[in-house]
Amino acid sequence: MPFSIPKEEYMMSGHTACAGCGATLAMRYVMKAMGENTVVTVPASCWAVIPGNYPNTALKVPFIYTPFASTGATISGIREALDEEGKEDYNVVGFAGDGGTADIGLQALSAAMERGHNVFYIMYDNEAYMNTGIQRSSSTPFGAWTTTTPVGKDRVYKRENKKVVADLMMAQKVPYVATASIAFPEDLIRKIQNAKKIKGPKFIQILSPCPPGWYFNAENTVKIARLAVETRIFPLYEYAEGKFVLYKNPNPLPVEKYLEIQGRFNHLSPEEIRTIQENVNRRWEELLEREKGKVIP
Ligand SMILES: Cc1ncc(C[n+]2csc(CCOP(=O)(O)OP(=O)(O)O)c2C)c(N)n1
Ligand SMILES: [Mg+2]
Repeated sequence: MPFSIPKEEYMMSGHTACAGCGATLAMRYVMKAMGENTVVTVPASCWAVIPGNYPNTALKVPFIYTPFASTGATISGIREALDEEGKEDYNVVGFAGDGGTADIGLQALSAAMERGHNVFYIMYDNEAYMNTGIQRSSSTPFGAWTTTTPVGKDRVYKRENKKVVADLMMAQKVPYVATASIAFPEDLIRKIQNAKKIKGPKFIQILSPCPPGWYFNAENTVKIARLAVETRIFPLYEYAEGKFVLYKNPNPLPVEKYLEIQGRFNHLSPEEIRTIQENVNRRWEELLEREKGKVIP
């Protein structure tokens, strides 16, 4: 049977996200795959303001806000409480930004995964602390401008490589780990459907372009998310119960195609772009090796 995206909507109009917000599309698709029996929790982030002020909400499911660092702890507690009530069939979803996941929330995430709760942790990755004004996170890529990695005379834009939390989760042998993209909704939804079959912790990292933070026009959100995959800057993979599968794109585009339409990379020299390309090529080779069964530390 041909695959189709579920028609049901759990994210309604009237939210307060910016035009072209990738994180909003991420939630919309995630919820289509989760369905009605779902509890969502978000920490401090753009998504803490997107649904609107209490008592209004743009989501049709129970929704809990928590402090910045605590998504992992919150999903653990919600799961235990629901199980206690005999509601094992409910999905518990933590939906957190890259700052709340790669930085301040990392220990709570790792601990929740280690305890083996039957939960989803979705990281919407817009590659900076957007809600507070575009500060760098450890998930910001090399070369990006942010307000705390400005471009000035001494060119101090982000010098460190992106920390890929999905890779950390594989190293921890979390039963289900995947990367996904708002430009590939069928793939995203199918991954969540696959993950639902696993009773235990599940982690999915979704690249979510941000027009004001990445400096591009709002109509280009999906195009940029697609280019991230087509240039192999953001590879799509799935790691389910120890088996790793990489989405292949045999004719990758050069990284410039992704970098050149975002103002946050405007300042990069040809040499720096070459470095980014070399890093992307090296990582792709590593992922191919992983697929062949080699364990990458
Ligand atoms: C302990 C604590 N420190 C700082 C803040 C301020 N704060 C609120 S949202 C946010 C940025 C969140 O970034 P990220 O997790 O990437 O989500 P995004 O805003 O990009 O959606 C910060 C620093 C806070 N609420 N709590
Ligand atoms: Mg962010």
